[in-house]
Amino acid sequence: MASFVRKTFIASLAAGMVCNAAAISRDIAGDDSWHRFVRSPSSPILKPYSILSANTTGAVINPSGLLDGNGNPTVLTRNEGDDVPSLVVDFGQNVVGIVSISFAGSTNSSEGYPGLKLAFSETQQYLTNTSDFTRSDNLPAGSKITNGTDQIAVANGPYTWRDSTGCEHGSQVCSDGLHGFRYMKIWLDALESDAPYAQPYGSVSISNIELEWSAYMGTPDTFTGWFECSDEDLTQWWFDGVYTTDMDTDVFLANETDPRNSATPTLQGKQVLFDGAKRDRDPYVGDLAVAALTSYLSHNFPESTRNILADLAEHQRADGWIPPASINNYTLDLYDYPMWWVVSTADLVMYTGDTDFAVQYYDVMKKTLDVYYGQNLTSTGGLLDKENGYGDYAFLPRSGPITYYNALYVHALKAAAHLADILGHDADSKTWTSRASSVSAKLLARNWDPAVGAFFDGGPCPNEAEGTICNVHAQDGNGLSVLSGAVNSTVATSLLDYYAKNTSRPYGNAFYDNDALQEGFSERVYAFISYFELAARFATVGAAGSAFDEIKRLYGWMSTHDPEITFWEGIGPGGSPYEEGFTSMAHGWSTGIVPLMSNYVLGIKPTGPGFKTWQICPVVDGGNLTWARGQIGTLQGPIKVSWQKKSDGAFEMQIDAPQDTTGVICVPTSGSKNAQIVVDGKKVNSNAKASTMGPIATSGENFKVLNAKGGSHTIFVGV
Ligand SMILES: *[C@@H]1O[C@H](CO)[C@@H](O)[C@H](O)[C@H]1NC(C)=O
Ligand SMILES: *[C@@H]1O[C@H](CO)[C@@H](O)[C@H](O)[C@H]1NC(C)=O
Ligand SMILES: *[C@@H]1O[C@H](CO)[C@@H](O)[C@H](O)[C@H]1NC(C)=O
Ligand SMILES: *[C@@H]1O[C@H](CO)[C@@H](O)[C@H](O)[C@H]1NC(C)=O
Ligand SMILES: *[C@@H]1O[C@H](CO)[C@@H](O)[C@H](O)[C@H]1NC(C)=O
Ligand SMILES: *[C@@H]1O[C@H](CO)[C@@H](O)[C@H](O)[C@H]1NC(C)=O
Ligand SMILES: *[C@@H]1O[C@H](CO)[C@@H](O)[C@H](O)[C@H]1NC(C)=O
Ligand SMILES: *[C@@H]1O[C@H](CO)[C@@H](O)[C@H](O)[C@H]1NC(C)=O
Ligand SMILES: *[C@@H]1O[C@H](CO)[C@@H](O)[C@H](O)[C@H]1NC(C)=O
Ligand SMILES: CC(=O)N[C@H]1CO[C@H](CO)[C@@H](O)[C@@H]1O
Repeated sequence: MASFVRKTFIASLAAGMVCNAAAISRDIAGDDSWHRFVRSPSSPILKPYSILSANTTGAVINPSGLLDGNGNPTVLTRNEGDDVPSLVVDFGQNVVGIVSISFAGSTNSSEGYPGLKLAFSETQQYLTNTSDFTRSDNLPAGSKITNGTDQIAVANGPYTWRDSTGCEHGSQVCSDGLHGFRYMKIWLDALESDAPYAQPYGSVSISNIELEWSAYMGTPDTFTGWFECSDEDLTQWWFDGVYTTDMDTDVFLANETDPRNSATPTLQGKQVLFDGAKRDRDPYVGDLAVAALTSYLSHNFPESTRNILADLAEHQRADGWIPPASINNYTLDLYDYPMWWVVSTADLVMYTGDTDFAVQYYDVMKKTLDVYYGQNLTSTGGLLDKENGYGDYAFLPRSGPITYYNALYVHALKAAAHLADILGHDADSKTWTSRASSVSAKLLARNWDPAVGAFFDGGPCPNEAEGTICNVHAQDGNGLSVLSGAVNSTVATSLLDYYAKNTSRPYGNAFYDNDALQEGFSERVYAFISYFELAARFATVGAAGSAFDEIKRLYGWMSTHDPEITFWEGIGPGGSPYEEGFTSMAHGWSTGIVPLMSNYVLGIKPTGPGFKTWQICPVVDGGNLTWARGQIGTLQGPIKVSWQKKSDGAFEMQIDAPQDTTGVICVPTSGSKNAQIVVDGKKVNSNAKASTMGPIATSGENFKVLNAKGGSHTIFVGV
């Protein structure tokens, strides 16, 4: 981390030097213009936003009564032979929590109370007579309590019903409980099996509908970091990413999480970061590689991540493997997720300064890297080699010395080596660093495809012999090979060019370039794995333009398609939700826009635990941005950056970092050798050669790199 700084050092800045105040036209202190982009509800009790549709054949009176909750009730009436009265409530955006319905009363028309049925959906496309997802439908056959709808037997007196998990009578009149949804369909009907308690006829008066927000309330006062730039779409998507992750940040409760044997006493009642709001609602460690960054960069709320990392570490298997999540009682066989545990643990330390955590679980990390993966390395001459049987983030049908697993191993080894340095484990740091370069070299030697200039996926095609290499190239391994520094910038440029040309879709870059592994793969996009490719683009000289272009397609698509605002688990052919109604449309792993803007466009990254040391290396070229500003919250206080391009081509940047910290500032020179640089009113040696930072150094711009201390600094680059 420090090596490139020493080589390119050209000037030091002293803390507290007098600023050239006249040069600062955009004051970043105390600015709240970003508040208007925040998506969080302002109160934990939400009301419907609109009535999307109502059956007005006479059976539904005053549907808009539901919107204010104070006026006349909404009345649904159905007599024998009548059509089913129904209406659809729209909460205006994806939400998560427990619905309550207040009834003014009901009238029986036969023996028993009139029944209501409810179906929930995140999208209109999958809004039908059954919910797009219910926990109950995913329980083992014998323990199901509903078949995709929530039932109510509406009693005669005024009262409020709450959508708790369970049944009103034994195994009859059951409701599923918590839902993640935008739309709710309500209709007067009853299951035959709910007789006599609920009947399909009668009249029901609804006086109010509310949602008790269940997740993190990300109101403006909770933000320790924020981002704003001259492109309002990018700004809005940053806040949309935060909202998506907020929806997934919640307390782990057995009756609200993935029903597939995920309920665990060691997480019960604790804050966690779920993978999705609707489903699976289980905290997966791979997802944290992106979602936790969003959480640190917005609200600096590490508790939800730390609880998961600790719990999974406590469940490490004897051979060093770490479970990906509590699902199946901690036995779901994923091959890559223990490496994401290592990466996410390093991120926790770097972003939040929690070195105690790293001390406590250092042996867990070492055992995973050295025993679980270490044993795997020996078989095929020094590369990780997965057999079928283990899955990964997308359960891909691939085996052999796959590029992704090896590039990720390099990434994890380097993150671990940095932690080992910090904690004084010098021998481990050396071992892991040298293993990372050996794996990198072997990966290039075995899996590089010179015909296209990118890495092969690395395994055989389906039904082909072990040891053969299928003619298919994947986003995961290619992106991570760059981000991990496994390849140099020439190789990086080549593979990123191939990938941009070959996989571009209107809704992002596909995660495979063809369908040789499985039908449809070349049309599927994961914002999750795209994040690492996008970060690789920002980190490679000349590739930032292709990052902005990809971001516009990927986030532009999701933000303009139902349910809008929240980011999806996966995108399939034609830009559809990739697993139809089952797809989670609010998945924290798809919020890479947040770290991309904060870490690359503002350019702020930790280089030591808790930002005690930092770098500020903004990517200012390649897109259409004329200014960007924002901050990241740290233990020592906020680090603020504001930069802007002047109409005459000059560039200005103001930086504010806590006094007791140090870092490096990359001054963007756009490749110009004669750029006039003025720092805190003093001219910087303009004859010094502009340094070009390699891919590992987090930014692909042309920079002069300055050592700096905390305090306020202004930087001016003239033409
Ligand atoms: C009302 O419900 C009936 C029966 O389900 C259906 O045929 C009719 O199209 C609905 N009308 C509206 C306006 O939704
Ligand atoms: C409606 O049916 C319920 C359930 O059978 C019963 O308890 C209630 O007394 C009935 N109400 C009237 C007004 O008959
Ligand atoms: C949905 O329910 C309504 C009313 O019961 C019925 O008319 C319609 O056929 C149902 N649609 C589907 C797709 O089951
Ligand atoms: C769900 O539907 C199936 C098939 O119609 C039925 O056998 C089962 O009893 C239903 N289960 C519940 C909990 O309603
Ligand atoms: C789940 O159980 C908790 C108590 O452990 C309760 O507070 C919560 O309301 C329940 N959630 C649902 C959806 O029933
Ligand atoms: C989960 O696994 C542990 C350890 O193998 C075992 O003790 C426990 O009974 C299991 N729990 C369930 C719910 O299967
Ligand atoms: C590597 O580990 C995976 C998962 O444990 C296993 O399936 C595979 O057989 C191992 N490969 C070798 C070559 O040991
Ligand atoms: C980059 O790496 C490739 C592959 O190992 C090598 O052929 C090339 O010489 C390297 N280029 C530079 C500039 O180091
Ligand atoms: C930048 O602006 C140009 C001209 O308006 C436009 O064609 C291009 O798509 C924009 N690029 C991005 C990444 O927004
Ligand atoms: C869209 C496109 O260019 N697809 C090609 C990408 O590269 C692979 C491998 O060379 C081809 O199979 C695809 O046709």
